[in-house]
Amino acid sequence: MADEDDDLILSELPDEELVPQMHDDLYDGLRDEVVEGVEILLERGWTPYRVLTEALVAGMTVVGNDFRDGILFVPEVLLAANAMKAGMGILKPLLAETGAPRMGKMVIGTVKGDIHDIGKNLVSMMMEGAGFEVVDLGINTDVDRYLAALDAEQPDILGMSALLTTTMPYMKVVIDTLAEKGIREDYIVLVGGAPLNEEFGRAIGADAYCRDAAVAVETAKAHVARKHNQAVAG
Ligand code: B1M
Repeated sequence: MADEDDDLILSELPDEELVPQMHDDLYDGLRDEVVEGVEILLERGWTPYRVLTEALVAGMTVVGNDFRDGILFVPEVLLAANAMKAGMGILKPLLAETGAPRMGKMVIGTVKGDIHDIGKNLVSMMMEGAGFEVVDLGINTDVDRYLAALDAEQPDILGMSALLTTTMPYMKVVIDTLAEKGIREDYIVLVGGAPLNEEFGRAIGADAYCRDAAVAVETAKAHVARKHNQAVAG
């Protein structure tokens, strides 16, 4: 496999072979190859969004499944995640380059105790691409850091991400704190992450659960439009 791969010239592969090859390269944590694949697909006229979803996110799904099944372990997944981030780094400015008018502002962070950031970064990129201003608080975000950012940035939306069943309850801690301080209704609270679902979103008092980055963008647009309409009517 490795010997065969050594002889591969990515730019000579047609799309239908290049994309599965990129999934393999992502799986193997081959950062340079993933970056090269992204550049080739862009040169061939693929939209940044298509490269993101079909070449990177689809590849990461395979990694996730094998991590779940005990076939891959943390060091390998970290390498894959780094390769994915490198590919996303090329796409980020392109996705943001839509020239769309500012739709609103979002503060987002992965909750306390949780260091998964690929999904959050994707959401941030897609939101920026859709014309939102995004303030990314990073990982392991505690309630004080969320509150300070809300105060300083005055966003329309608070976004929270959690990938662990042990960290997702922290979202409720943040929402309850907003309610205690009487500022819950000042923000649209959107939550996401693989272990969440709609029922959980409702139970913790979020405005919406977002299954993926595209849903996050659509949900954010709909809620911001509703908020602006209410402000005009009121
Ligand atoms: Co972790 N990990 N991990 N991991 N990891 C999962 C989540 C896990 C499901 C793997 C498994 O067992 N199958 C499992 C959780 C099990 C559970 O809680 N029930 C798990 C575990 C157990 C762990 C550790 C505890 C492992 C260990 O140390 N023993 C540890 C935890 C560390 C910690 O956080 N304290 C750990 C560590 C790691 C790595 C560091 C190795 C690495 C993270 C690297 C990084 O993020 N920089 C890692 C990875 C990569 C994964 C998997 C394989 C992939 C996650 C990912 O990036 N998915 C993951 C398995 C899986 O999810 N299948 C797993 C791709 C990403 C695009 O999807 O994040 O779901 P996702 O984001 C989506 C949507 O969910 C949504 O939109 C995104 C884009 O479409 N979304 C939002 C997400 N956030 C949103 C916020 C929003 C809106 C939408 O706000 C508005």
